Amino acid sequence: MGLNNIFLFVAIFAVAYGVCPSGWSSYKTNCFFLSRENETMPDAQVMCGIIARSYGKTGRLAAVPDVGTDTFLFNLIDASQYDSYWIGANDLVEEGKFVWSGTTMKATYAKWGQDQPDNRGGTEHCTAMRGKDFPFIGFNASWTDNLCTDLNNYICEITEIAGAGIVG
Ligand SMILES: [Ca+2]
Repeated sequence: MGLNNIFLFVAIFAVAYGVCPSGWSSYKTNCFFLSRENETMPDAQVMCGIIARSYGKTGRLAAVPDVGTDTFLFNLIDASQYDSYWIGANDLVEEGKFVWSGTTMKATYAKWGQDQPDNRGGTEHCTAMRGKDFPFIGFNASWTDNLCTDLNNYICEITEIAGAGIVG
């Protein structure tokens, strides 16, 4: 196979399957990035947008619409050096009605921890996902509602990068 044919093969492969940028993890047709920094939830959402624009993408905090995505992200968290990450679920508009930030999706799937979401103090409207090593039993390996102004690491989501960019 000549060099040109190899390039063509790689380009077709990328078109067919999509790719995630370096440092991102692929699940189905999406790419996920676990931050090294912690931020408030609103700042994390802004950061996801800024980071995504580096790839010409619209980014947002991760949506977790099903158990497959949930398990995939829990495994990434457990393999990371941090235990607590913002995801996009929030009930800022209507108490108890969680939606995925930056989407039109209601949060129908959830992996709430024991007694969560409890809206503690009447002011917890954002959602953190805690890995199995989170140091409070009942809050680990699950989600909790949290003050949006608390600091957590965060998980960003973009759709896969189309191969067209490589071909062009
Ligand atoms: Ca809570």
